[in-house]
Amino acid sequence: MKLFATPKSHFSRKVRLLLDHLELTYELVDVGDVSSAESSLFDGNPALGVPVLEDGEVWMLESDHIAFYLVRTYDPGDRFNIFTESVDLLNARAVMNNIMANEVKLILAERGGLDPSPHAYFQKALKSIELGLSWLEARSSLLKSENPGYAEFHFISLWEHLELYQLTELNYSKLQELAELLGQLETVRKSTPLSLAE
Ligand SMILES: N[C@@H](CCC(=O)N[C@@H](CS)C(=O)NCC(=O)O)C(=O)O
Repeated sequence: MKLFATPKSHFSRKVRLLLDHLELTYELVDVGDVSSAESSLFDGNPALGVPVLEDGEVWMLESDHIAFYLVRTYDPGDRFNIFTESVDLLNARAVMNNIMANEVKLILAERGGLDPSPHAYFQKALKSIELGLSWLEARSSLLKSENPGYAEFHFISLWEHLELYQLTELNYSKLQELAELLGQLETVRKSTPLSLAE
């Protein structure tokens, strides 16, 4: 199995956390700079992004679709609650995916030589990250530090990514505490990007 990704990519990391918790071995193919517009770098993904999974004949993009595929194929008992019907958890996952997408906007703008700060479009992205974090802080009881599942995989991926890129101040005490506890788990530590900070 191959996962086209980067070691810092948060959307890829939630899939890597799932793979590691499922004890599936995979090769991480580091695509390098995700701001590239070269589709061959992304294993032919026309969306020009990661993650992309290759598993035998299966070629799949989009982190959540990859997770659904992995669980249907390798964990039909759904130990990590991928197929939850909880509206609260689904909303939390949607908010977290949105935070991650807005992080990408801001980071890639800067990487492309654009200062995001004066632009309303990017100000909105940053505001949405901050509102999302406040929203999660108020609902932190939805997330747990023991026996983490897919929602927690989203959370630790976005949180440590924000720590790495420092896009905003992280003054959210409950989320901070949760991140510290999750960050101590061996299977979580295995894919942390924090050791990659330059
Ligand atoms: N919705 C996609 C988002 C993937 C995504 O934005 N990945 C980032 C890296 S974390 C990327 O490759 N971005 C490149 C770009 O947006 O140009 C997913 O969940 O897989």
